[in-house]
Amino acid sequence: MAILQILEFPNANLRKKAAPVTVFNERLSILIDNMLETMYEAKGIGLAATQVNVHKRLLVLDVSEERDIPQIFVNPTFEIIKSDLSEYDEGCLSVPGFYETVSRPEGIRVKAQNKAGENFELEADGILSTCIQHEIDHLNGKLFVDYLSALKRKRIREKLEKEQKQSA
Ligand code: GNR
Ligand code: NI
Repeated sequence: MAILQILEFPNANLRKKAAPVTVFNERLSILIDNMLETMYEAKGIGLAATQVNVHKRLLVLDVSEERDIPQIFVNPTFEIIKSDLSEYDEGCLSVPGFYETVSRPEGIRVKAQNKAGENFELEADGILSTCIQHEIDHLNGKLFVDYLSALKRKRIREKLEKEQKQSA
């Protein structure tokens, strides 16, 4: 397995719209394993392929306490089934060090495929719903900072650009 490099805001590749996965093969399976390893190593609860510069509609997550229940969603879509907004303090591995409150619809029904290409559906609320919506946003080129004010987003961008220059 391998740890993949995670793109950081404001990298332009984070704005790409991911394309559907059409081939379910060993290469996809290896990518999924590497994304899971990368997510666990970074102590994230989710990771979208976009964040590792692979522009395919694929995400992994693990919202379990013990960090032992990986979930994989290929070509995920969702519909809102409870539109009341729920607030979470969101963070993002592509926006390291920043946490801000974001409101999203509370309940969703998700349709996706597994790594063999088989369809499945589930209903989600709470942190699972928030995380899936956050990850699907990534696949559409959207980041949680887009829900914040332009001023907050600019402050975050400038701080991260400075850090990125120093570590380069
Ligand atoms: O690790 C993560 N934590 C988190 C917390 C609240 C809402 C969403 C998330 S997802 C994030 C990992 C990440 O950046 N996924 O894209
Ligand atoms: Ni994220």
